[in-house]
Amino acid sequence: MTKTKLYTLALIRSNSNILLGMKKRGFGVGRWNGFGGKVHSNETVLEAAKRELHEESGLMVNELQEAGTLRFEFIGETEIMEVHVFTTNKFEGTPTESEEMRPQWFPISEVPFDDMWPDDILWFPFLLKGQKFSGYFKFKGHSEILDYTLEPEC
Ligand code: 8OG
Repeated sequence: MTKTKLYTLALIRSNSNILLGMKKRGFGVGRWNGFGGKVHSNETVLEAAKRELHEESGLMVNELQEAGTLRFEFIGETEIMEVHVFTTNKFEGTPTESEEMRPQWFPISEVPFDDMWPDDILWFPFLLKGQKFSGYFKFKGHSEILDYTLEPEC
């Protein structure tokens, strides 16, 4: 039986830059990504998104906009990862390296897709134009997408 586990992902923007972090350990190590992780049982998805953003980047936010939802299936694994993607351009603090992430600002025209999860190049255009999206990606290992759907959401 498959189980769905909830995750968050926050992408912070400032003018024409986006903040990414180099994942230093664990799942997604060696890839640039937004900031996020597992939703705990005692918190809402939004609370988790703010907590993870703060833990991994040092930034604080009051509000986060819902940007989209991504579901990931990995062949041979029973868990479906449901990732709630948020974004904002209002934040407090200075990005600070944590045990998990090394933050760096990138111009939006220079997002390092070659060193990111391979699905990101597909849904980032929705994120960057402020169009909500919903996606499903079936992976073989961590680098090959076998199948996917991606559509705008109202
Ligand atoms: O706690 P942990 O770091 O393991 O949480 C996984 C993080 O990675 C979480 O923020 C969700 C995010 N994530 C995936 N898959 C993908 C993906 O394909 N692209 C991006 N950009 N992030 C992903 O789990």
